[in-house]
Amino acid sequence: MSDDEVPGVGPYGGPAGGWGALQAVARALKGQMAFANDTKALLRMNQPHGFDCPGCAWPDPRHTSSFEFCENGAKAVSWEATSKRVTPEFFAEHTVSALWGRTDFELEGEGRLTHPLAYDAASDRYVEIGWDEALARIGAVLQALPDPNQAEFYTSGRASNEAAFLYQLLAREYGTNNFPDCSNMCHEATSVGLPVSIGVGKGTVTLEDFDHCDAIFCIGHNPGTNHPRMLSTLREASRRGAPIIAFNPLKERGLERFAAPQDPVEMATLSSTPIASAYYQVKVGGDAAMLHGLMKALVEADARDLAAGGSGLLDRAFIAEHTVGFEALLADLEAASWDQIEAKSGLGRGDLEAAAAVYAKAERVIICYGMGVTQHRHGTANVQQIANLLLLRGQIGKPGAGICPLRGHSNVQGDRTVGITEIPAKPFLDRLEAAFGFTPPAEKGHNAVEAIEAICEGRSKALICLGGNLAVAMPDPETVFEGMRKLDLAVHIATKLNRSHLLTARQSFILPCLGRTELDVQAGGRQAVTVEDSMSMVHASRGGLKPASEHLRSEPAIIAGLAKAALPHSKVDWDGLVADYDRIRDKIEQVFPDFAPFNEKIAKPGGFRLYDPTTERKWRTPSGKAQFLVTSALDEDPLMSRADALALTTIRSHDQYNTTIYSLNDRYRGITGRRDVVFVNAEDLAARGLAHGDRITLEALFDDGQGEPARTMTGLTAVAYAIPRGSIAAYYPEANALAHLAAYDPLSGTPSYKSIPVLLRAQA
Ligand SMILES: Nc1nc2c(c(=O)[nH]1)N[C@H]1C(S)=C(S)[C@@H](COP(=O)(O)OP(=O)(O)OC[C@H]3O[C@@H](n4cnc5c(=O)[nH]c(N)nc54)[C@H](O)[C@@H]3O)O[C@H]1N2
Ligand SMILES: Nc1nc2c(c(=O)[nH]1)N[C@H]1C(S)=C(S)[C@@H](COP(=O)(O)OP(=O)(O)OC[C@H]3O[C@@H](n4cnc5c(=O)[nH]c(N)nc54)[C@H](O)[C@@H]3O)O[C@H]1N2
Ligand SMILES: [Mo]
Repeated sequence: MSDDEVPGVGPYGGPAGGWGALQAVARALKGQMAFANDTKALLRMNQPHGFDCPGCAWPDPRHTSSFEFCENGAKAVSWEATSKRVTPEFFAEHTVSALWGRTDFELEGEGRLTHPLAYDAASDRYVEIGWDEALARIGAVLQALPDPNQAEFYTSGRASNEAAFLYQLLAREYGTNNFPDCSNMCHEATSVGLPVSIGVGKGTVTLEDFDHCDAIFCIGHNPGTNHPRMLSTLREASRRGAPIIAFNPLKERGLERFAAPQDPVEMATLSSTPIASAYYQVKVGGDAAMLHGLMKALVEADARDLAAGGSGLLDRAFIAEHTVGFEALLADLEAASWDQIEAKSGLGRGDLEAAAAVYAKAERVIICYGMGVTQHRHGTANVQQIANLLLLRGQIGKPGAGICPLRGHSNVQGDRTVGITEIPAKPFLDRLEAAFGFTPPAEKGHNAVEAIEAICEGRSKALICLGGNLAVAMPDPETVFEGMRKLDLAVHIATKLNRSHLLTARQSFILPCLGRTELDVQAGGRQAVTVEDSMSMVHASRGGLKPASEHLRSEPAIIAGLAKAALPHSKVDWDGLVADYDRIRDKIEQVFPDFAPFNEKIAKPGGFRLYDPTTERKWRTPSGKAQFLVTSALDEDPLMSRADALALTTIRSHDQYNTTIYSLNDRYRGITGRRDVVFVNAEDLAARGLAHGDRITLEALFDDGQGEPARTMTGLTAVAYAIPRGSIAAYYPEANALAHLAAYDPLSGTPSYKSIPVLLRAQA
């Protein structure tokens, strides 16, 4: 079939950005907002005294200057500032069972939650409940649990530093370190992998470094959709001639070319700026092999250079002074054969040598990466291989160079910084005790996978969610759904209705909260919160819109309410803290001295950067040096080597924010009005007697030795696409039906969402 004959599938010829982006914004605003609201809201986004964009975590220098256009930022704002409401009347009209039949897109599309709600099993409906009664009932269940470790405290990364700090305080005073977190599904491989490599679990670059770098490598991230403001940065780098090298199984338009909506010439002439100077379509799950190839090529070229009397391509002085493990890395690279590297990465030796030559030639290099690197069984090892590559030429701890993980939610990094972690460090616990006068628990708590396992096995009885849509975000929804329905207590602090809320427990509550765009007034007056972006910049965010309903409370106020209800003898002055968030920040700085003087520093437009020891080439690792770390794990999953298996990766469309679906379109990939597609190499289809547009079924492979029933997804349409043979892609979250809860990176607990072994066949 040609594209014309497959409904909703066609080529997209334009650049990223451009007029298409402006039209998309106009549509998003029209669908969601009253006009007066939208312009006001958009103009306050990322302004010195405005709110932080609730979209991505890419920094914005323009917190100090003018508005920067971003299509997906506009969608995120309009989705939150929508004029649609989901009221108690709505819930009176629809049973939970009836709502369950709706799509996730339809559920959130109903608009903002307006009242606290409690589930009434007799009528199978959510009904309005007063705040005091809701909090008292939740507190009673929590007080009655025989062991605090039977409660799980989930955080989604939109929560502010202030909300997250109070939340960990509540859970720890209650007595548990069970902090499943969206970061566990996202950049945990970074948080776990980088401290061992370089002594910090975050990125080491600032936005300014992009102005000084000589080359940028982009591995497994899709900036045109997920970090759109990054396109301006990449565009500037491209314009001044810095090579940009992309490694991605899919040709993502935002990495190919971009028309900046702020550039009158590009807009008027329909021209655009090329982004990637070279684009390598690595196989899904082939990054460890690809990185081995780059390093092997570099080391070989170094040897040739030395033999020819040159001074070599590696930074030997840096390696000698600052690192350990170099010899072991060389041995590891020696052991990996080119045949192996080519077969696993899907890239030719010549291509890898060419990319390595660009890397070697550049004085200062930044490597960026996203979920394409982390969401694998060897996600942590992948991240550490990126660090190895940088360390070989001393590319960490100098201006214009470093590692740049593209973080997920707008404050996921900040939430971790202020204590959302299941593995708390001793010095942190000591300072928490000194600041509040109770002894926090020290034993390891649950991450996301462990929390779900505990819930499914009935070991955990209560789940509190600070935002998010945990059940839909996790692998294997059927298992997760069944587990969550067995809970004694489910509490969701949320802005919009989603499927997780419909998994009702013995007692279920929805507590509606203010969004980041909205005015937050407490006893002490108007409040600001703070967030930390991907580059460790912390700054204030002040909402200005009228709240969606007078019954909403701020996240800090709700958490304080829960704490007072669950902990009648609390040592914390919850009301005092919530009356004036400056007081929360004073406590944050007491527990995390890097913030001091917190309130003073955020008064400055643009905020401040948290200390990063790598900028001074200080390495907080076990050896006190940066560590080269080897991995033998070139193979993502042994099942992948079955001749008929394909590696399925799950990706975000251009019109979604995680489990929130804004529309069924994915403009840059040429998909309109549908999400039930699978991107497949035409030869892989032909090899199965299939063609573009055919209806197909995917069957997941998983070997747990128990011969379980296969997980399948059917009713899908094959789209012939430029993707390497052996790799296929489908949309998240739908494709989670194929992911297995036990398939994750053992080091970080990150599910291998981006390499699920599957079989593909015609639909019966
Ligand atoms: N508009 C919008 N913005 C967002 C989000 C959103 O959903 N919508 N989500 C936020 C969150 S929480 C996160 S974590 C980030 C996610 O941001 P990204 O990391 O960009 O997200 P993904 O779409 O999951 O996939 C990234 C890219 O990895 C590629 N890829 C897939 N498998 C592989 C592989 O095996 N190797 C390599 N090298 N590449 C691979 C895919 O083709 C895709 O281009 O964005 C944040 N920002
Ligand atoms: N197959 C597959 N699965 C994945 C991924 C993948 O790439 N592939 N990516 C993973 C990643 S990176 C992540 S981060 C997770 C995302 O997992 P989550 O963070 O749990 O999911 P979201 O979809 O971001 O949560 C959306 C909900 O958050 C609530 N919300 C929105 N704004 C606010 C707010 O300001 N306050 C509060 N309290 N609630 C709010 C709304 O009710 C909305 O319905 O999914 C993971 N799952
Ligand atoms: Mo994420």
